[in-house]
Amino acid sequence: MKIDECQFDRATVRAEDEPRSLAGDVVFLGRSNVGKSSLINALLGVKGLARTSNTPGRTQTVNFYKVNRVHFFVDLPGYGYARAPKSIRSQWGPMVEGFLERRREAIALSIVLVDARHEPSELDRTMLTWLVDRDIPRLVVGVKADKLSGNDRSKSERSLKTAFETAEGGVAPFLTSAVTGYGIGELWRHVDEALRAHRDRDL
Ligand SMILES: Nc1nc2c(ncn2[C@@H]2O[C@H](COP(=O)(O)OP(=O)(O)O)[C@@H](O)[C@H]2O)c(=O)[nH]1
Ligand SMILES: [Mg+2]
Repeated sequence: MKIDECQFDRATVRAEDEPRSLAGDVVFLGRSNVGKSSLINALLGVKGLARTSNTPGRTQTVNFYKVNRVHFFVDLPGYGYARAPKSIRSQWGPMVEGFLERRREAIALSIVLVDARHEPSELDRTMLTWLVDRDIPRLVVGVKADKLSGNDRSKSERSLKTAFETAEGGVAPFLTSAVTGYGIGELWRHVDEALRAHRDRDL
């Protein structure tokens, strides 16, 4: 997709404040600080559009970016930040699960980010299970690939493939870097394909 226009649309906490879906949405999931906002910026080619942070556990809103007037790229609150206040941690599950329930039909693709340097966590697997159970199209990417050597990249990709092969039932996981742009072209191909499939389904 050629990006003609993208802008921050809104940040929501309550379901009733969410925008109505126009065409397919692309949603970003992963633990706090994994690199969701950075990946959105890298995909859209706009530095600083989605706010990135060194302080994990800050984004507790659902952030909507409007792309080419019809698509929403949605930055969801991150999980697994142990030091976040308990009130925030207990909100996360219902908030994200509720979002996925409500928007199941609107989601063309959900992208689950896992740090390429680490083994996927229990929460990453739970996330995948939620998506599989709701039959939401999904893709796992190993992010921050720039932090690995070529050899470790291959290893990481293999272990992600093993970890998610049964749960995923679709495209095999691959690596990306928001810093170098590694894998961003491949990710765009999958996003485009998912948006096309979503549109065809609605015809
Ligand atoms: N080296 C490297 N750092 C990254 C990459 N993506 C994100 N980061 C850094 O990781 C931290 C968290 O990123 P952010 O996008 O805010 O994560 P979020 O909490 O998932 O939205 C920031 O310091 C980013 O600069 C990447 O691809 N490579
Ligand atoms: Mg963020």
